[in-house]
Amino acid sequence: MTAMSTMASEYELLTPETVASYIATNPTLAELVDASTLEVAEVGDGNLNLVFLCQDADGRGICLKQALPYVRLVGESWPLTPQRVLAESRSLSVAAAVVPHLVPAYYGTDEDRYVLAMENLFGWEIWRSKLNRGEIHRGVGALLGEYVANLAFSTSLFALDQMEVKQQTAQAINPELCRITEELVFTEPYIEHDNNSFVDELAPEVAALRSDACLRSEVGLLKHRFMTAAEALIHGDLHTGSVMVRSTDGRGDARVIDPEFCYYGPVGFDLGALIGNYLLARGRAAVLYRGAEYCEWVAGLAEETWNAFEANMRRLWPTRVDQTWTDGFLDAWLQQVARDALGFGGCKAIRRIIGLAKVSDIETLPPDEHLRAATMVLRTANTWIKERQQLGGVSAANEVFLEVEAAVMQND
Ligand code: SR1
Ligand code: MG
Repeated sequence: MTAMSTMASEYELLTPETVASYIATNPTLAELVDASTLEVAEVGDGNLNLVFLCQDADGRGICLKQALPYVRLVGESWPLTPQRVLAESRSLSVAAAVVPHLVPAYYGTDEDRYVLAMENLFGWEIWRSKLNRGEIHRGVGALLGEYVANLAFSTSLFALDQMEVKQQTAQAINPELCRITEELVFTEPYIEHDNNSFVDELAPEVAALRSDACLRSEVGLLKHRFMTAAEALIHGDLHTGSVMVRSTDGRGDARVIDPEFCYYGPVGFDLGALIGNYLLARGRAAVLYRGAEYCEWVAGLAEETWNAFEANMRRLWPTRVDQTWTDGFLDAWLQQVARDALGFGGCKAIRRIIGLAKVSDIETLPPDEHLRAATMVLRTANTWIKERQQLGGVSAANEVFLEVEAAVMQND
């Protein structure tokens, strides 16, 4: 156990039965719902935390998230600091100021019990679940580009003076959570490790990745960048399971959740997390929904997110606080972010096929489709990582996929 971790016995964990009395004793929360008529369900289906959705007899709601002192997916054998809830509250507070329309309302954090209170998003659903069903939600990709740009600009040297950035960087340090990403995303998939698992038929593809010296050195460069490029406060785990979605009159809306992995890191990492997860959805679409409108829509998500990110950065650019950052700098920086996004996107996709914490996009496919989709993801990701300098931007992501898809389908 590391110095920052807290054992299970050091604070009381909530249960559906104890949530109402917990809320009743907290004046802020007791104002939001009637604890005496509360219905509570524990719905946490992520890898780390307890999540309680609460609704009172008048239909008012609240969502409580409590950090367990260990990794839920694995159990108490993997201790993990519950202070990650403080990182999440930091990110939610910043987002509430700069993109209030893209995050749940934040009601506060109990630092003794590691409980964070936020809006209960009635009628919204995790985006990954909707993608798995082939649902189209137009505009969500652009909203996420807007989220990344606004968070990046407002927490970086573009909007803050250097003292402020250094203080914020220090306060946002999140070493235990970063280490999970460093190991699970950049190291373990490329070596023999107990955390890895994949079907036997995929072994030749995995062996090819592991013996690819060029790929391995590029992944090393990306890991180094993740560990050293403190550009802005990033979400840190912005996959499609960290986004709640709904549509009204054919227009999609989004709320970004779960920023407990936030820290000062490379802006392209958040975009890469999205693009890598769009690739996982695209792999599923290719084997289940080929030729359908849904497939076309998923194929356009990476570019949609990138275009919105770039447009929002360019919109905010005239308000930057230091004229050292010229228009020419912005063009060059955007190119760098696009290259990072492709590289990180590749790494984020590969880890979900080979490493710990798989995703339902791929895992719920029947065996033949699973193998085809996983192969498409691994080969596409490999090219994104190795050729990210030459590909000329995020718009090339889909072209790479189409070539790989054709080859995989032809070999069937
Ligand atoms: C051990 S935690 C596994 C994964 O869950 C989180 O959602 C992050 O993606 C992390 O890598
Ligand atoms: Mg999460």
